Amino acid sequence: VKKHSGSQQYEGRIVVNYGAQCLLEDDQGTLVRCRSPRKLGQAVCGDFVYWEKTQGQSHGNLIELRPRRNELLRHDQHSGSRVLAANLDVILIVLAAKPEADLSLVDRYLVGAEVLGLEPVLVFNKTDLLEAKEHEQWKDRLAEFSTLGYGLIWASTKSGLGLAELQAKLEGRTGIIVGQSGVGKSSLVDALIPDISLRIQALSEASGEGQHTTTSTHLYPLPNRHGCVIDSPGVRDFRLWPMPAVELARGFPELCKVFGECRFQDCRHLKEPGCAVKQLVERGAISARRYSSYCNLVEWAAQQSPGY
Ligand SMILES: Nc1nc2c(ncn2[C@@H]2O[C@H](COP(=O)(O)OP(=O)(O)OP(=O)(O)O)[C@@H](O)[C@H]2O)c(=O)[nH]1
Ligand SMILES: [Mg+2]
Ligand SMILES: [Zn+2]
Repeated sequence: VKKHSGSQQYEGRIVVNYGAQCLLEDDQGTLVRCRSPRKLGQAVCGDFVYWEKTQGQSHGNLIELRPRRNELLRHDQHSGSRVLAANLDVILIVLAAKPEADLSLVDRYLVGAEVLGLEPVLVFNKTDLLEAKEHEQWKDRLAEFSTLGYGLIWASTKSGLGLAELQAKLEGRTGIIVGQSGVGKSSLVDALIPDISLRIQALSEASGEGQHTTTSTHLYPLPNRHGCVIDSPGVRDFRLWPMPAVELARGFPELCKVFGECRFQDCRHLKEPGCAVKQLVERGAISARRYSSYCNLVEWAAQQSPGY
């Protein structure tokens, strides 16, 4: 589709960014390799752009990055915050028994989702590897998330469990798949997109990049083209970007529920006297594990940005 008739500018969406170059997909599903002029700023996976053709159908130049609805940042101690993907609706947080799920990582993703206004969905993958007793144990451990109202899908790329539910979550939306390395993010994308091997081949031809452990963030349209899924590289540790305690607390709905009940209006729920949150933790009404995640995050943010 052209931006307006008579113009040579076309619409597209960034599939993967390589810095000075990127691949985008036009509305026909054709991959186009584009130069990404520095003056536009960095195009990221999920960006909507305008571009113009240079040589034939498959090469072009980016001419405009359209405003982002939201952006998911990844914070790195050395390079600071960097945008991983933009214009998202859903964040699929994948976990598994092997490598063993790190629930504080899940907490951090949930804060990120809340701040960005994304729907978070927990996806427990590799259920085919669980013995009945283990499955029960995981159900107990994850119950605290379901109780808080978060969606939880039990999945397996081997048995196909949960794939229809995942598909439904992505209908007409853009979802990003995140989680530790090896939990099966790329395998889930494979399972959702039957012709993916062809697409990966097209991508690696265009980029000269091998596959296996995912090294960059890629967008894949779903087969019916009503919705997209973004595969991202595994993380050992998803760091949030520093933010004030009140903002961090938004990612903990059980804490937000008692806002206004603490003695001090600006209570950060750490060591303040008369804190309603701490009372609930002591009574067991708020998960001590979740509360300690919150405290760690507040302390971490304060270290990064004194004043928070
Ligand atoms: N048994 C079982 N194995 C799975 C399942 N899903 C993925 N695997 C295996 O788990 C391993 C890692 O899968 P990937 O899809 O590459 O994991 P990833 O999360 O994309 O890993 P990174 O790209 O490194 O972040 C592979 O050997 C998969 O075959 C599943 O549902 N059941
Ligand atoms: Mg992967
Ligand atoms: Zn408090």
